[in-house]
Amino acid sequence: MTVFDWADPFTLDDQLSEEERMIRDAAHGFAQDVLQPRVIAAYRDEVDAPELFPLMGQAGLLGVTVPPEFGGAGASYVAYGLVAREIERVDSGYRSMASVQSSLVMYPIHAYGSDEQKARYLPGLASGALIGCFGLTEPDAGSDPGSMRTVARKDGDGFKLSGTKTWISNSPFADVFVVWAKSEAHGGKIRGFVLDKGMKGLSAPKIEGKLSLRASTTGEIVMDEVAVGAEALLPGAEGLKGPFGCLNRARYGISWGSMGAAEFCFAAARSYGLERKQFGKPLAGNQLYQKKLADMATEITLGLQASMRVGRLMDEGRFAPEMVSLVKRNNVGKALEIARAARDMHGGNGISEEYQVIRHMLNLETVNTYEGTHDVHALILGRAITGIAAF
Ligand code: TGC
Ligand code: FAD
Repeated sequence: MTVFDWADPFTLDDQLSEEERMIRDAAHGFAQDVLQPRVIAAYRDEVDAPELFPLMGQAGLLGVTVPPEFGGAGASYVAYGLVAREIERVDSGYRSMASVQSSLVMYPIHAYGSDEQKARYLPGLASGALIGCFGLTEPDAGSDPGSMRTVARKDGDGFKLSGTKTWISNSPFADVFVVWAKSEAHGGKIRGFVLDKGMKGLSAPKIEGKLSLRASTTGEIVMDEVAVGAEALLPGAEGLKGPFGCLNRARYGISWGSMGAAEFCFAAARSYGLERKQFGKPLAGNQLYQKKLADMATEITLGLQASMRVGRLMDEGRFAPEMVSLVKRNNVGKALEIARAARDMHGGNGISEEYQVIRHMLNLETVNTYEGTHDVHALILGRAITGIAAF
């Protein structure tokens, strides 16, 4: 009979290929050796950390699914999920930095870009020499990106872009800006453009004062008549399905990443409960404490298995976007509940940065909101279940 492993109840490890295990182990090593030692101070001091990109690139953590000819690892979506899980075990903000680069910048350039765009940007993005950001959200268009105001007007052979994007991860130090705009030359349809840092009229002020995701830098993208050539247009995407195609990948990665944060909180609550004694016995010897641990183990195990299934379907080219909504919504919601419970189970120590659970809890508030809020994903599923759009 198999012995139950509380840290891997359904032996997820057995379901991975040799290559996936190697990538997972490399990501785990990098996250624990490079990210973990800096995260407490980075979060406290809201540190900008562009220098992490080349380090992540060297460790092979950027563009995991992108073919090797463009500098990626050419590995599976399951491998990509495992990387997100290991990075977010340390901090959601660091996972955010990596997943924007991989899913929201490298993916659209690879999937929708011209040969020139691929050759020009992908190797630098894979190595971390270039940092990317993705501008979809606007001050008046968050859950409803179809109402965006950013516009691309015809300008000779090229375009002039005007508009403001907000809440954009990595933008203040980004070199490469993938932005989405309504293009007058294409009947007002949404099109993607790749802009470069330093273009006239392009700026990216930092948003200060976040109380969540403080280890990740967030800013605006302000475009004031930014003139670009025709070569800045992503030729292979038209309409909202362009940005949504990227979001499918990033949301899927988040479903794994949030489980990494939850696993950290679960393991921390378990250790704390075994060590800390009240009323003459370990906290973990109380039924209420054990029920919370059992609930955590259950939700993490089911969540990981669900992401694994969606990842395998992605690798086979057989996934539906609603599957991704289901795992993003479920896993982030459960991770947030787990982090809140772990915070409580640590008592007063739970609010200290040293124990780290409150940082995960606060981060997961952002993760529950970005890439489609918890409720927006319920509505995406509701539409698929009933045939009625209730947005
Ligand atoms: P709707 O009518 O549903 O669709 C418009 C067109 O898009 C297609 N489509 C999809 N294609 C691929 N994948 C998907 N998931 C797709 N969803 C929709 C659809 O087939 C249609 O195509 P066509 O050919 O008919 O034109 O559009 P809607 O305007 O009604 O959308 C509603 C809704 C709620 C689904 C959508 O707007 C939504 O998902 N809102 C949430 C917005 C969001 O997720 N924003 C994320 C911004 S990026 C971000 O947060 C990065 S954080 C990164 C980090 O730091 O980690
Ligand atoms: P709103 O859309 O105004 O929603 C507010 C509330 O209303 C939510 O609870 C929502 O669920 C609810 N709601 C909205 N519509 C409905 C409805 N029809 N029915 C019921 N309830 C509804 N965006 C990018 O493009 N690129 C990035 O890199 C990026 N990074 C981010 C980083 C951080 C730290 C944060 C906080 C956000 C980031 N975002 C990014 C933006 C993010 O995707 C949006 O915040 C998110 O999509 C929600 O939009 P909103 O904030 O405008 O909220």
